[in-house]
Amino acid sequence: MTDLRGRWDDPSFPIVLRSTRTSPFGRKVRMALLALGLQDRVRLEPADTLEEGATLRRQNPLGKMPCLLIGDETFFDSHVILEMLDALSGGNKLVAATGLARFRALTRARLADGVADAALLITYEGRFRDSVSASEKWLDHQRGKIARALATFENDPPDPSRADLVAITLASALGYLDWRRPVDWRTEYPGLEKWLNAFAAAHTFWAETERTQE
Ligand SMILES: N[C@@H](CCC(=O)N[C@@H](CS)C(=O)NCC(=O)O)C(=O)O
Repeated sequence: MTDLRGRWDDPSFPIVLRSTRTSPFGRKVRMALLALGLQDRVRLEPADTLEEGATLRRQNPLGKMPCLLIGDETFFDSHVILEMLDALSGGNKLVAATGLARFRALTRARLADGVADAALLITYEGRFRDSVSASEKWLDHQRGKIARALATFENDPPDPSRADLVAITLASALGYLDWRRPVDWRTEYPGLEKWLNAFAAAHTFWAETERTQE
């Protein structure tokens, strides 16, 4: 931890977040930075996931964003970055440091991330295939994941007043659904719509990280 803190505090190590302002996973990191007051140290640099030979693919061989660069070292994915930001803030801010509460929260955050993952796969199906060859079966398979996960959160939402890992991850996934609209979540899950309104009202970083095209 000491050398991480040391590098974070040392201006000779530039800190760069590779992400567009449209990525739901990048938005998790941008929200967490603001929630923890760490944003001033980090410069946002967009990344192009489709570009052959892009620096992103050297930084993360998977070619995915977000990545956090500290000097010449790269950290990914968004889970790892949020854990790192929590640790830098002394721990126990975004997620309980130990015990059952920690593993429950990590599991619920992965469930919320699964919503964004499935929505992204639906987007990519449209991007990488023409409309004739898109698989309805595959799209339904992904929509089923989104529906089951959202039903779980509708029944048991996180506290919207808390800027914790689960709430940030869920809000980010819902924001992405609003943009890409793979499902009509606002009609199906009115409790979650209220939840997102309450989250947005409680945290200025929600509006501050609103999606913008580069
Ligand atoms: N599990 C990763 C998911 C990251 C992810 O899928 N990012 C998308 C952009 S929102 C991406 O880079 N996609 C490019 C690709 O899959 O090739 C995380 O939590 O950071």
